[in-house]
Amino acid sequence: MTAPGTGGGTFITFEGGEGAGKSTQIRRLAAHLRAEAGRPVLTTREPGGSPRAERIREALLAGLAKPYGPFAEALLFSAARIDHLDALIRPALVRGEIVLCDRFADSTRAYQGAAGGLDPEVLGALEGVVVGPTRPDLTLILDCEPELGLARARARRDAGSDGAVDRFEAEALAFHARLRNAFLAIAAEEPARCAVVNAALPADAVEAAIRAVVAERLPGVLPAQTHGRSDDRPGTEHGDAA
Ligand code: Z5A
Repeated sequence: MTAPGTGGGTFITFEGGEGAGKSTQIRRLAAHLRAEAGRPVLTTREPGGSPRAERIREALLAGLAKPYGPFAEALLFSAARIDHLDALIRPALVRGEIVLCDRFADSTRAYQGAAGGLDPEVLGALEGVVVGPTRPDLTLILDCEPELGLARARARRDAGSDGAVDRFEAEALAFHARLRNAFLAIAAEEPARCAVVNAALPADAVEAAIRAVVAERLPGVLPAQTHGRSDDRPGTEHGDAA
Protein backbone atom coordinates (compact mmCIF):
# COMPACT_ATOMS: atom_id res chain seq x y z
CA MET A 1 0.00 0.00 0.00
CA THR A 2 2.76 2.45 0.89
CA ALA A 3 4.57 3.81 -2.16
CA PRO A 4 8.31 3.11 -2.46
CA GLY A 5 10.31 6.01 -1.07
CA THR A 6 7.77 6.98 1.57
CA GLY A 7 9.36 4.97 4.38
CA GLY A 8 6.73 3.64 6.75
CA GLY A 9 4.61 6.78 6.40
CA THR A 10 1.72 7.74 4.17
CA PHE A 11 1.99 10.65 1.75
CA ILE A 12 -1.24 12.31 0.58
CA THR A 13 -1.26 15.38 -1.66
CA PHE A 14 -4.10 17.79 -2.46
CA GLU A 15 -4.19 19.46 -5.87
CA GLY A 16 -6.53 21.67 -7.89
CA GLY A 17 -7.12 25.24 -8.94
CA GLU A 18 -7.31 28.34 -6.80
CA GLY A 19 -10.07 28.39 -4.22
CA ALA A 20 -11.01 24.74 -4.81
CA GLY A 21 -10.93 24.17 -1.05
CA LYS A 22 -7.61 22.36 -0.56
CA SER A 23 -6.63 24.14 2.66
CA THR A 24 -10.13 23.70 4.09
CA GLN A 25 -10.18 19.99 3.35
CA ILE A 26 -6.64 19.36 4.58
CA ARG A 27 -7.61 20.86 7.94
CA ARG A 28 -10.72 18.67 8.09
CA LEU A 29 -8.99 15.44 7.06
CA ALA A 30 -6.12 16.12 9.46
CA ALA A 31 -8.56 16.64 12.35
CA HIS A 32 -10.31 13.40 11.52
CA LEU A 33 -7.10 11.40 11.10
CA ARG A 34 -5.72 12.76 14.36
CA ALA A 35 -8.86 11.56 16.10
CA GLU A 36 -9.14 8.20 14.35
CA ALA A 37 -5.92 7.02 12.75
CA GLY A 38 -3.75 6.74 15.86
CA ARG A 39 -0.68 8.07 14.05
CA PRO A 40 0.89 11.54 13.94
CA VAL A 41 -0.35 13.73 11.11
CA LEU A 42 1.74 16.48 9.53
CA THR A 43 0.08 19.13 7.37
CA THR A 44 2.23 21.20 5.09
CA ARG A 45 2.12 23.10 1.80
CA GLU A 46 3.97 23.99 -1.39
CA PRO A 47 5.61 26.16 -2.27
CA GLY A 48 6.94 26.34 1.26
CA GLY A 49 6.59 24.04 4.23
CA SER A 50 10.16 24.40 5.53
CA PRO A 51 11.65 27.75 6.60
CA ARG A 52 13.97 28.02 3.59
CA ALA A 53 11.23 26.97 1.14
CA GLU A 54 8.86 29.54 2.70
CA ARG A 55 11.36 32.25 1.75
CA ILE A 56 11.35 31.01 -1.86
CA ARG A 57 7.53 31.01 -1.70
CA GLU A 58 7.49 34.71 -0.91
CA ALA A 59 9.55 35.49 -3.99
CA LEU A 60 7.50 33.23 -6.25
CA LEU A 61 4.09 34.55 -5.18
CA ALA A 62 5.32 38.13 -5.45
CA GLY A 63 6.05 37.33 -9.11
CA LEU A 64 9.82 37.88 -8.89
CA ALA A 65 10.58 34.90 -11.16
CA LYS A 66 7.82 35.62 -13.71
CA PRO A 67 9.99 37.76 -16.04
CA TYR A 68 12.42 34.84 -16.40
CA GLY A 69 9.72 32.51 -17.77
CA PRO A 70 8.17 29.16 -16.75
CA PHE A 71 11.44 27.20 -16.74
CA ALA A 72 13.02 29.55 -14.20
CA GLU A 73 9.83 29.39 -12.14
CA ALA A 74 9.85 25.59 -12.31
CA LEU A 75 13.47 25.61 -11.11
CA LEU A 76 12.57 27.80 -8.15
CA PHE A 77 9.55 25.67 -7.23
CA SER A 78 11.91 22.69 -7.48
CA ALA A 79 14.52 24.31 -5.24
CA ALA A 80 11.81 24.89 -2.64
CA ARG A 81 10.59 21.30 -3.06
CA ILE A 82 14.06 19.82 -2.55
CA ASP A 83 14.41 21.61 0.78
CA HIS A 84 10.84 20.77 1.79
CA LEU A 85 11.37 17.09 1.04
CA ASP A 86 14.71 16.93 2.83
CA ALA A 87 13.82 19.03 5.87
CA LEU A 88 10.20 18.02 6.50
CA ILE A 89 8.48 15.44 4.31
CA ARG A 90 10.99 12.59 4.16
CA PRO A 91 11.86 12.67 7.87
CA ALA A 92 8.15 12.58 8.76
CA LEU A 93 7.53 9.66 6.42
CA VAL A 94 10.50 7.79 7.86
CA ARG A 95 8.96 8.32 11.33
CA GLY A 96 5.81 6.64 10.01
CA GLU A 97 3.64 9.76 10.00
CA ILE A 98 0.77 10.68 7.69
CA VAL A 99 1.80 13.70 5.62
CA LEU A 100 -0.94 15.85 4.05
CA CYS A 101 0.55 18.30 1.57
CA ASP A 102 -1.28 21.24 -0.05
CA ARG A 103 0.06 21.04 -3.64
CA PHE A 104 3.12 19.10 -4.81
CA ALA A 105 4.75 18.12 -8.12
CA ASP A 106 1.43 17.93 -10.04
CA SER A 107 1.11 21.69 -9.56
CA THR A 108 4.40 22.18 -11.42
CA ARG A 109 3.14 19.95 -14.21
CA ALA A 110 -0.13 21.90 -14.41
CA TYR A 111 1.01 25.52 -13.79
CA GLN A 112 4.44 25.66 -15.40
CA GLY A 113 3.75 22.82 -17.87
CA ALA A 114 0.25 22.65 -19.30
CA ALA A 115 -0.78 26.22 -18.47
CA GLY A 116 2.68 27.86 -18.67
CA GLY A 117 3.84 26.08 -21.83
CA LEU A 118 6.96 24.35 -20.49
CA ASP A 119 7.95 21.17 -22.35
CA PRO A 120 6.54 18.12 -20.50
CA GLU A 121 9.76 16.18 -21.16
CA VAL A 122 11.81 18.85 -19.42
CA LEU A 123 9.37 18.86 -16.53
CA GLY A 124 9.37 15.08 -16.32
CA ALA A 125 13.17 15.01 -16.11
CA LEU A 126 13.16 17.74 -13.47
CA GLU A 127 10.51 15.95 -11.42
CA GLY A 128 12.49 12.71 -11.56
CA VAL A 129 15.57 14.41 -10.16
CA VAL A 130 13.77 16.49 -7.53
CA VAL A 131 11.17 14.06 -6.22
CA GLY A 132 12.98 10.78 -6.80
CA PRO A 133 11.14 7.88 -5.19
CA THR A 134 9.11 10.06 -2.79
CA ARG A 135 5.83 9.87 -4.71
CA PRO A 136 2.44 10.43 -3.10
CA ASP A 137 0.49 7.33 -2.07
CA LEU A 138 -2.69 9.23 -2.96
CA THR A 139 -3.41 12.52 -4.71
CA LEU A 140 -6.81 14.13 -4.22
CA ILE A 141 -7.63 16.45 -7.11
CA LEU A 142 -10.26 18.94 -6.03
CA ASP A 143 -12.10 19.90 -9.19
CA CYS A 144 -14.48 22.77 -9.87
CA GLU A 145 -15.14 25.44 -12.48
CA PRO A 146 -12.32 28.02 -12.35
CA GLU A 147 -14.91 30.81 -12.05
CA LEU A 148 -16.21 29.25 -8.82
CA GLY A 149 -12.75 28.75 -7.30
CA LEU A 150 -11.63 32.27 -8.20
CA ALA A 151 -14.85 33.72 -6.75
CA ARG A 152 -14.22 31.85 -3.49
CA ALA A 153 -10.63 33.09 -3.35
CA ARG A 154 -11.85 36.65 -4.07
CA ALA A 155 -14.53 36.44 -1.36
CA ARG A 156 -11.96 35.20 1.15
CA ARG A 157 -9.64 38.05 0.25
CA ASP A 158 -12.44 40.65 0.50
CA ALA A 159 -13.38 39.32 3.94
CA GLY A 160 -9.81 39.30 5.28
CA SER A 161 -6.96 41.71 5.85
CA ASP A 162 -4.74 40.39 3.03
CA GLY A 163 -5.93 42.24 -0.07
CA ALA A 164 -3.11 41.17 -2.39
CA VAL A 165 -3.80 39.16 -5.56
CA ASP A 166 -0.87 36.79 -6.07
CA ARG A 167 1.07 36.17 -9.30
CA PHE A 168 -1.00 33.13 -10.37
CA GLU A 169 -4.41 34.33 -9.28
CA ALA A 170 -3.86 37.35 -11.54
CA GLU A 171 -3.65 35.16 -14.69
CA ALA A 172 -6.51 35.25 -17.24
CA LEU A 173 -9.45 32.86 -17.00
CA ALA A 174 -8.13 30.86 -20.01
CA PHE A 175 -5.00 30.04 -17.96
CA HIS A 176 -7.18 28.68 -15.15
CA ALA A 177 -9.22 26.65 -17.62
CA ARG A 178 -5.99 25.07 -18.94
CA LEU A 179 -5.02 24.31 -15.36
CA ARG A 180 -8.26 22.50 -14.69
CA ASN A 181 -7.84 20.39 -17.82
CA ALA A 182 -4.25 19.65 -16.85
CA PHE A 183 -5.21 18.32 -13.42
CA LEU A 184 -7.97 16.19 -14.95
CA ALA A 185 -5.48 14.84 -17.51
CA ILE A 186 -3.03 13.90 -14.73
CA ALA A 187 -5.84 12.04 -12.95
CA ALA A 188 -6.73 10.19 -16.16
CA GLU A 189 -3.07 9.25 -16.76
CA GLU A 190 -2.46 8.02 -13.21
CA PRO A 191 -5.78 6.64 -11.93
CA ALA A 192 -4.13 4.39 -9.34
CA ARG A 193 -2.57 7.39 -7.57
CA CYS A 194 -5.16 10.12 -8.25
CA ALA A 195 -8.82 10.59 -7.33
CA VAL A 196 -10.95 13.48 -8.60
CA VAL A 197 -13.33 14.97 -6.03
CA ASN A 198 -16.18 17.32 -6.96
CA ALA A 199 -15.12 20.49 -5.12
CA ALA A 200 -18.19 22.48 -6.20
CA LEU A 201 -20.27 20.72 -3.54
CA PRO A 202 -20.69 22.16 -0.03
CA ALA A 203 -17.62 21.66 2.17
CA ASP A 204 -19.28 18.92 4.26
CA ALA A 205 -20.06 16.86 1.16
CA VAL A 206 -16.52 17.32 -0.17
CA GLU A 207 -15.17 16.18 3.19
CA ALA A 208 -17.33 13.05 3.15
CA ALA A 209 -16.21 12.24 -0.40
CA ILE A 210 -12.55 12.64 0.58
CA ARG A 211 -12.97 10.37 3.59
CA ALA A 212 -14.57 7.74 1.40
CA VAL A 213 -11.68 7.89 -1.08
CA VAL A 214 -9.07 7.67 1.69
CA ALA A 215 -10.86 4.73 3.29
CA GLU A 216 -11.11 2.91 -0.02
CA ARG A 217 -7.64 3.64 -1.41
CA LEU A 218 -5.68 3.51 1.85
CA PRO A 219 -7.62 1.03 3.98
CA GLY A 220 -4.91 0.81 6.62
CA VAL A 221 -5.07 4.55 7.31
CA LEU A 222 -8.71 5.35 7.97
CA PRO A 223 -11.25 2.89 9.43
CA ALA A 224 -14.00 2.37 6.85
CA GLN A 225 -16.81 2.90 9.35
CA THR A 226 -15.78 6.45 10.23
CA HIS A 227 -16.85 8.24 7.00
CA GLY A 228 -19.11 11.17 8.08
CA ARG A 229 -18.05 14.72 8.66
CA SER A 230 -15.59 16.02 11.24
CA ASP A 231 -16.05 19.03 13.50
CA ASP A 232 -13.31 20.91 11.57
CA ARG A 233 -11.19 21.51 14.63
CA PRO A 234 -7.58 22.32 13.76
CA GLY A 235 -4.92 19.79 14.69
CA THR A 236 -1.99 20.44 17.00
CA GLU A 237 0.50 17.65 16.29
CA HIS A 238 2.91 19.97 14.46
CA GLY A 239 3.29 23.65 13.74
CA ASP A 240 1.10 23.46 10.64
CA ALA A 241 2.35 25.35 7.62
CA ALA A 242 -0.79 24.91 5.53
N1 Z5A B 1 2.29 26.80 -7.84
C1 Z5A B 1 2.93 26.62 -9.06
O1 Z5A B 1 2.75 27.41 -9.99
N2 Z5A B 1 3.79 25.57 -9.22
C2 Z5A B 1 4.04 24.69 -8.22
O2 Z5A B 1 4.84 23.76 -8.41
C3 Z5A B 1 3.36 24.88 -6.97
C4 Z5A B 1 2.49 25.94 -6.82
C5 Z5A B 1 3.62 23.94 -5.82
C6 Z5A B 1 0.37 28.85 -4.41
O3 Z5A B 1 -0.61 29.68 -3.96
C7 Z5A B 1 0.50 29.16 -5.88
O4 Z5A B 1 1.68 28.56 -6.41
C8 Z5A B 1 -0.67 28.55 -6.61
C9 Z5A B 1 -0.05 27.58 -7.61
C10 Z5A B 1 1.39 27.94 -7.67
N3 Z5A B 1 -1.39 29.50 -7.34
N4 Z5A B 1 -1.97 30.46 -6.93
N5 Z5A B 1 -2.53 31.41 -6.63
P1 Z5A B 1 -1.38 29.51 -2.60
O5 Z5A B 1 -0.81 28.39 -1.83
O6 Z5A B 1 -1.42 30.85 -1.96
O7 Z5A B 1 -2.85 29.28 -3.13
P2 Z5A B 1 -3.61 27.99 -3.59
O8 Z5A B 1 -2.78 26.79 -3.44
O9 Z5A B 1 -4.17 28.25 -4.93
O10 Z5A B 1 -4.76 27.85 -2.53
P3 Z5A B 1 -5.95 28.79 -2.22
O11 Z5A B 1 -6.20 29.86 -3.22
O12 Z5A B 1 -5.72 29.24 -0.82
O13 Z5A B 1 -7.18 27.85 -2.34
P4 Z5A B 1 -7.61 26.53 -1.57
O14 Z5A B 1 -6.68 26.17 -0.48
O15 Z5A B 1 -7.90 25.52 -2.58
O16 Z5A B 1 -9.01 26.96 -0.93
P5 Z5A B 1 -9.43 27.28 0.60
O17 Z5A B 1 -8.52 28.30 1.19
O18 Z5A B 1 -9.67 26.04 1.33
O19 Z5A B 1 -10.85 27.91 0.32
C11 Z5A B 1 -10.99 29.16 -0.34
C12 Z5A B 1 -12.27 29.87 0.20
O20 Z5A B 1 -13.41 29.11 -0.19
C13 Z5A B 1 -12.31 29.95 1.75
O21 Z5A B 1 -12.95 31.14 2.09
C14 Z5A B 1 -13.16 28.74 2.14
O22 Z5A B 1 -13.83 28.94 3.34
C15 Z5A B 1 -14.11 28.64 0.97
N6 Z5A B 1 -14.50 27.26 0.66
C16 Z5A B 1 -13.71 26.15 0.70
N7 Z5A B 1 -14.40 25.07 0.33
C17 Z5A B 1 -15.66 25.49 0.04
C18 Z5A B 1 -16.84 24.82 -0.41
N8 Z5A B 1 -16.86 23.50 -0.66
N9 Z5A B 1 -17.94 25.56 -0.62
C19 Z5A B 1 -17.92 26.90 -0.42
N10 Z5A B 1 -16.85 27.60 0.03
C20 Z5A B 1 -15.73 26.89 0.25
